[in-house]
Amino acid sequence: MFHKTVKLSSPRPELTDVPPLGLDAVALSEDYRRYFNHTLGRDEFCTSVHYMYEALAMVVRDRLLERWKKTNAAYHNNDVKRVYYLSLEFLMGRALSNAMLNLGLSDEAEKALEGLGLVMEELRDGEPDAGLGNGGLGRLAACFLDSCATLQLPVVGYGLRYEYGMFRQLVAGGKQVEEPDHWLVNGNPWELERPELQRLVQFGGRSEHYQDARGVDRVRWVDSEDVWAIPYDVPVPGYRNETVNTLRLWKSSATDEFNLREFNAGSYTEAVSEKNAAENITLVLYPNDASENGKELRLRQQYLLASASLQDVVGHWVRAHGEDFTGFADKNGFQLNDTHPSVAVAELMRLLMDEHLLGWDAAWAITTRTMAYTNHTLLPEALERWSVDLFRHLLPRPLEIIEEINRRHLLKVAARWPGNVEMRHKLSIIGDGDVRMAYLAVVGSHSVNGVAELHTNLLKHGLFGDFHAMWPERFNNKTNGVTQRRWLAMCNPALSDLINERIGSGWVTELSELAGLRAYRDDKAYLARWREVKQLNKQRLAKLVKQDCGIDFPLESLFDVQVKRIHEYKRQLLNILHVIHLYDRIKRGDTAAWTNRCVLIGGKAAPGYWMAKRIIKLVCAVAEVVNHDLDVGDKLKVAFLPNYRVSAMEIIAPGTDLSEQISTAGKEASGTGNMKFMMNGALTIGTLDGANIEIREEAGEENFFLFGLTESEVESLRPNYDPNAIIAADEDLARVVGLIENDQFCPDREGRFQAIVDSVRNPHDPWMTAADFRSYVNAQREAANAYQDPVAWSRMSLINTASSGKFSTDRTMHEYNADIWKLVPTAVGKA
Ligand code: 26W
Repeated sequence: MFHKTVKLSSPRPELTDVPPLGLDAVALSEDYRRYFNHTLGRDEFCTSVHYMYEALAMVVRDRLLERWKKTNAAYHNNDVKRVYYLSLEFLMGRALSNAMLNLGLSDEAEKALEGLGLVMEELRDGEPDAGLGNGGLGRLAACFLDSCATLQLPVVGYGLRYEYGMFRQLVAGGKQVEEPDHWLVNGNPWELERPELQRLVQFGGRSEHYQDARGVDRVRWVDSEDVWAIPYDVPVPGYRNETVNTLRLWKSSATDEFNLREFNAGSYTEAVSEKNAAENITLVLYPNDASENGKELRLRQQYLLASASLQDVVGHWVRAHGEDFTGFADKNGFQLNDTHPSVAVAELMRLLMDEHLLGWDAAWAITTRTMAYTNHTLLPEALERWSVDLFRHLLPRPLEIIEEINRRHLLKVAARWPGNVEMRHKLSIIGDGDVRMAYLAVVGSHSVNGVAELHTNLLKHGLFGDFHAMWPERFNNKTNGVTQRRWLAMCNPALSDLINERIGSGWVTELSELAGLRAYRDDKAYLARWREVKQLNKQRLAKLVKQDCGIDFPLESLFDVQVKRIHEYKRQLLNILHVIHLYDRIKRGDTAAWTNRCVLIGGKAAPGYWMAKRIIKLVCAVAEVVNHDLDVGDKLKVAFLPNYRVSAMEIIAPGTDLSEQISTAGKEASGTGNMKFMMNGALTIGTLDGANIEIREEAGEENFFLFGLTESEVESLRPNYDPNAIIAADEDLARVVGLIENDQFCPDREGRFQAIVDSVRNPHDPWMTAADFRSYVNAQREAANAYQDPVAWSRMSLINTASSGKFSTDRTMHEYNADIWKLVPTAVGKA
């Protein structure tokens, strides 16, 4: 990749001085036809939704580009401080509707399409999800970007441009099958390749100590195999404010030098396959949620992201300020999305010392002043550790720096706890042959935050307790949120209109204004319309379920939904135990005052997570039996929705009555699906875990179905936990367990679900499913009874929406900015 430049005076406004593009239907329609006919070269016989979507995407993209340039100019001219959000995942979903909403041209575009005989709904479905993330952490990053653009904060996302995003999940024969998600095959109108900004990233080789011409001791990284990182920029529009921020995604690419040795030896094919190795780095997203697998390629991904992004930022600085780094920390900040990019701590040290000749203390001051770390999980199996051997082999120079960071860190530990050798072992960044990435992130940052109140407290007094003792001022909470633009305004237009009618649309940028809805909680006519909207959205959801599962969901039933990654701690199993209990009641004829219910479960299992896959099988097996039993009828329906993803949630959340947030207390850091459901008027049945606690606080306990042990009850019960005694003492639970054990749901496959039963019966069951069964069933009964009173239910539904103001990422970003980033919101002037 080679980019020649021409000798011309610069800047040259005559090249870029063009009149602004129209946002009206006429202008949109004209541009649409030009793209469809001239750029894409299609004719009147073309029926492919893809090209129709693409033409519209290009029309919208042009409008974004104008504002994008102006935003960059405004940031540049004001010499603003910027924050870089480093994340291995950005789960963006679809861009088209979001861009149209934020630009304020949805209605005009719809009009334009109508005039061309096209239907917006159909075009929308032509866009593949950008599934560059696993779940909560990746989607949170996407919501953060939306809010930062809307708040006009100069925040840049840095991530990887995976060729293959999160796998597509099929369900075949009642089990999960993974298919590759080649989301870029038809091109991507939302990215702008910037090959002129490529960066070189080193791997392997060794670190060499030498004296420079002035006799100063220095270090260089030599004999490395280098890889290009090429940036692709994705526009991130703010809500009707002319701001368009940037998400910069790196793609790896081979260098010519990469192949030189093999070419010289005459081995052409070996050379080409080496080239593949370089390009493989950003080929595929690791589909593991909450368990790390220590693969070398994953460490390569992490380092490529950290190194390319930091070089980009440091390079930008040097172009403007030369080698004077005094002001660097005042103008730049880095937020580490979990430990995945935390090798950035060592990489910034390396760039400052080896490439820009700063001394250790100056480099360390800059590093710790600019780095901030967000933790997203307490699960020990998710804590990243990289073997020192692998590190040395792949990243010899960064490892050397980490060793020195650790040496100096342990001196401080020794000073804080004199004579305490054990403490030094415990708090060492390197231990048991591993680099502990979370400790590197804590030591190298000035801010460490959790993502909900409970989670942050558990960090301070559990996982990072000793670090908290050393540096209490470093720790802070930032409760998660979601963007109401996508998760209410865009995905639920009917409810949005109903809300706007009474309180206006200010909530779109100030979610706390939803509180104004409370005034209508006893307005019977308004509540009736609230119910009508819910019915409409349930119809859309039922259509999706019919399409993807082939199951009919009667609209009068209670829609009870749990969608999220499949994990034991999230306890989809508890949900299905309750379903089996309901089935058992129906079979026993215990159906007085029954509430019909449709249970929907969806989510992906990590491909190597056997138990999660077994749980999917159980859900499918139970669904098969329940849905075909003539005694059941409409009383109970069960479906497993395949391929849960962002665009599916946009239909699911509006159509849900009851949101399942049933993790073992202390295990779900925050949750964000819980917030999307609440915003859309679902009631929550949940434990006191993560952000559920704050959701209940906001909604009021009478508008939340609470059950289960608290975090401290879980921990005190643990040593004496006796699930078999609990099962024996609870007839309902005993019957449920018995049905599974007796192969009721797998008559053709004896013992298929024995491992699941064993896990529930195990006194060491970390998730303590049996302990919460009784209170869960009781809370479910309460919910079912409450649903029988439509007025009371819709009143609670309205109160939930009205109370969701806290859970906007606008609020979350405001807090990050006030406490950690200190950026100045910068408006982009209208042309
Ligand atoms: C290294 C493998 C790996 C991959 C992903 C380990 C850990 C993760 C993430 C921590 C998983 C994740 O997405 N965590 C979720 O983050 C959300 C946003 O803060 C929270 O709302 C969820 O509770 C948390 O599980």
